[in-house]
Amino acid sequence: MFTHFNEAEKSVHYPTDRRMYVSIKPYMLIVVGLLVFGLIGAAWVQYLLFGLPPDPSVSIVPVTSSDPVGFPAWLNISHWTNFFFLILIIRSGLSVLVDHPRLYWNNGCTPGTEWIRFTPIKVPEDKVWTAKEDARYISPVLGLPGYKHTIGIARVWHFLTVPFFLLNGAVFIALLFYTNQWKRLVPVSLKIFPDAWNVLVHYATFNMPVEPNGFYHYNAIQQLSYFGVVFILAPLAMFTGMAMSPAIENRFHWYPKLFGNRQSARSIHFLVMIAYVVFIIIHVSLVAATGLTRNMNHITIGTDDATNRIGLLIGATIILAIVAFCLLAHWLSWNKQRLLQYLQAAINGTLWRITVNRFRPQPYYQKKDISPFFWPNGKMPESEVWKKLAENNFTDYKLKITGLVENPVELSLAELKEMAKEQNITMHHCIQGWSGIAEWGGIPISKIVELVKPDPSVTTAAFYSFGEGLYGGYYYDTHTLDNCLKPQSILAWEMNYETLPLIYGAPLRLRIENQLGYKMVKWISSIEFVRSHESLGKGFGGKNEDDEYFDLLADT
Ligand SMILES: Nc1nc2c(c(=O)[nH]1)N[C@H]1C(S)=C(S)[C@@H](COP(=O)(O)O)O[C@H]1N2
Ligand SMILES: [Mo]
Repeated sequence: MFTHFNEAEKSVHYPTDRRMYVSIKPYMLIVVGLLVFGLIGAAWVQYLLFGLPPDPSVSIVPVTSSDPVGFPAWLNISHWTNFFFLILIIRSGLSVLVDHPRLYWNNGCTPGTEWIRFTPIKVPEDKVWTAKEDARYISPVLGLPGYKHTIGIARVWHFLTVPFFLLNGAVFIALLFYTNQWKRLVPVSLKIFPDAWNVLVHYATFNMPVEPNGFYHYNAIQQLSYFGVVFILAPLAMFTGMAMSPAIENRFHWYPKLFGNRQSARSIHFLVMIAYVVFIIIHVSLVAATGLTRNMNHITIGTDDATNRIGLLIGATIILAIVAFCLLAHWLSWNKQRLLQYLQAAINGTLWRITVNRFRPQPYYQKKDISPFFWPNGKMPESEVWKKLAENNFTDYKLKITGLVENPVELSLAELKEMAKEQNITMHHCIQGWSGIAEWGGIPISKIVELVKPDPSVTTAAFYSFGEGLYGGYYYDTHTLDNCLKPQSILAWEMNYETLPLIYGAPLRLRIENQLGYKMVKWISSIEFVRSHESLGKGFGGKNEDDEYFDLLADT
């Protein structure tokens, strides 16, 4: 009922093995195991050798003059709003994740170096294995939209949610400090740490500590974990997310390094999600275990009432409404993709255009940074014309430059090479999540613009490929003239100081460094200068934009 595939979509091969699969490198298991079992083990050692430490919660008096009293409506609304957005962010994030189901600590994403993979497939060494072939599906129960390679729509949900999630968070934090509610979360004494440890020893050894009334006060570990979720996890999620943006990375090279590198930022982004999930599970279990009825009244209607079930009812209704929204989101994802793409363009496309798209790439990487491996992507051209040209090393190749220009031309590789050459070492960011650093040599697009003299009404350049898109039809993409003229925007015939290999886009491919990989058309046959991308293809600015609802502007 929810998924319709057309013939072209059905013909894309997906592995028949649909099992969930997770493989973690032993060292990560050891690190996580040491952390979790180390803490629990230490708690048990202390308990067995020295007995239970004093329970710090015993001394918490129900109300002191400085305590916040109860939960105001804004806090409760913001709590549930946050929950709603978090569910959407996590579910769409999972869908994005499985499109490149591997996580690394190195920029080059060399197969075999991933610390965790969500696919049973080991990258074959004896044949070309593209990143698209490597994409997995995730059950729509877990992922939004889930199922097959649907990263375009998954990103729409992820990015449509983020601004509202952050806005809700900002309003929440502002009101926290405007009122005295911050006292619930922000510790004011270092004593919180030994206290939290003592409470942990209680929990870990199944000695439930005394419950302070959460209407006024949380226990030490509860306070610390809520503080951590609001003031550490949420900002960390936001900042690691930003570290994955090509437009930010190539302008502020230092930024992803705050988290190690671009791929460790992606790994940390994932671990933050795991931390959220673990938090939600423990939080909900303890809410249930420590007086469900009363706790639900606190966080819905804001009363301290242990018998009235209205809070429970409201909470259950909210959760059901969120489940219903998830079903609706799923339906929209398969039936109203254009609407979603439009919303994404209107909200985030606009935000990106006026912010990150203004940055200009800056040179930074050196020869030593070049990745030992570079994921190939896309379908090799099957066109006879291209194959014939390739047989002759593209000596007969002519790049056709047409459209609204004063001086349309056809240029051979030799002619292009005589015009100008620029070499850059840059990081490529694929929408699927992988990256790689390589050297690219070719002609600045600005030189071509100078030569052909586009009409002043031209805003966009379209790049056409000899290759086909995933669902058939020729691959193409468009760029704003402005992005074509930025530093490091070139048409490359050279990769890592050698002739551009066939699989990486020979004879010519695009490099526009503030954009995601799918905008970098390979196997270029011609360029057309146009007034608007809307007159081309299905009118959304490129093959992936037309068929997979990708963003027209791909700065993040
Ligand atoms: N013609 C064509 N160009 C294409 C693609 C494609 O499928 N066809 N894939 C794009 C995508 S999604 C990426 S990530 C890059 C991959 O470039 P690489 O093979 O050098 O890694 O090429 C882009 N250019
Ligand atoms: Mo890509």
